[in-house]
Amino acid sequence: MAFQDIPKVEDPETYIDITFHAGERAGSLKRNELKGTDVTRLIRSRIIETAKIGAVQKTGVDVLLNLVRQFPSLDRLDPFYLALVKCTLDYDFLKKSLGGVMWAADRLDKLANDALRKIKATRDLEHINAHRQAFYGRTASVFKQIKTNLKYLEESRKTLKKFPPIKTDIPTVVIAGAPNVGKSSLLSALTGSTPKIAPYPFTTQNLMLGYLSCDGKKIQLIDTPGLLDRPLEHRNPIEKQAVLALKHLAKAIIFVLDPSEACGYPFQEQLNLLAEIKRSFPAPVIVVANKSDLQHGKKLAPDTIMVSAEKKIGIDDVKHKIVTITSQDAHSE
Ligand SMILES: Nc1nc2c(ncn2[C@@H]2O[C@H](COP(=O)(O)OP(=O)(O)OP(=O)(O)O)[C@@H](O)[C@H]2O)c(=O)[nH]1
Ligand SMILES: [Mg+2]
Repeated sequence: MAFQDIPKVEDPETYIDITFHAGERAGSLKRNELKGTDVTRLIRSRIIETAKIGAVQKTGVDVLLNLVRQFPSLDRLDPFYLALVKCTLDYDFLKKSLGGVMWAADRLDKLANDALRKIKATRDLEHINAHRQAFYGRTASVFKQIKTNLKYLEESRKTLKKFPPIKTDIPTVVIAGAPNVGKSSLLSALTGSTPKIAPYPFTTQNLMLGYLSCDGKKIQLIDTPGLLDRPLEHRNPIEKQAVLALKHLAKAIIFVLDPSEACGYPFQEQLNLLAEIKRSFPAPVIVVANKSDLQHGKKLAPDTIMVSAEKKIGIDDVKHKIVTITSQDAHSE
């Protein structure tokens, strides 16, 4: 979904200029075509004004429908993005604004057909001009009526542009754990490349995205600096929403422990956080004990995978576990 590529939404005056300009151009083309022909003034005028209205109709309707088409279809949004839209924008007003633009396109189309019908029927030269002028006036008024809608769509576009370009069609694994335990180091060790940096609404820090290919299967890994490293109760409502959105995305969680406590957080505190993550995320949790190169006397649960992200020890075991868990998940869906 190309949230990042939605073109700028203009104000009504710009769209009015574009459509009227198209009308005037079509009118003068017709006028030139008719030069030297011996049609009556009435017919000439009818042909020219009909061309103008037709061009305004086509351009206006196209401009409006294109605008709607460039926005993601709200009814078909992936749950992760839907959650993001709902916590960063006024969902109902966004929907209403897109509906407003659709209404305007429809209204413009009908007004044009109406004017064309009247021009076809009249035998009075003055009336032809009057009908065309009235149509132009109504067209401008239709555009002006959706002014607040256009303004909100432009505001929304700017917010959508900042959405992270996360793939929602491949399995995603989210990395969690206390600060400094080695989450980012593990992401780099697993994906072998420098992670891509993606903005995330409402957090000052960016998400880190990495991709893992195994047996022809691609898996997305997301490191969430500052988000899943503290108990949820310490979060403000906006951060809670940001965490909530991740729930829709995570097929599995990698929880990184640092039993050496070199990170500066007591092991028990790290285990409390692990218990909370397990409680709040429905996805399976892969527990990894990092910094295996450092001494510690802690007792670890039997299914904990020992690794050293820095010394590249145990990385393949984590990869293997990720692949198994994400494919199990895919089968059960
Ligand atoms: N000894 C040792 N140090 C490690 C290992 N992995 C990471 N570190 C160190 O631990 C520190 C934190 O690593 P990061 O990967 O930045 O940890 P993080 O969890 O992403 O940290 P935040 O994003 O700040 O929460 C760095 O100084 C790393 O060099 C390891 O396997 N062994
Ligand atoms: Mg980090």
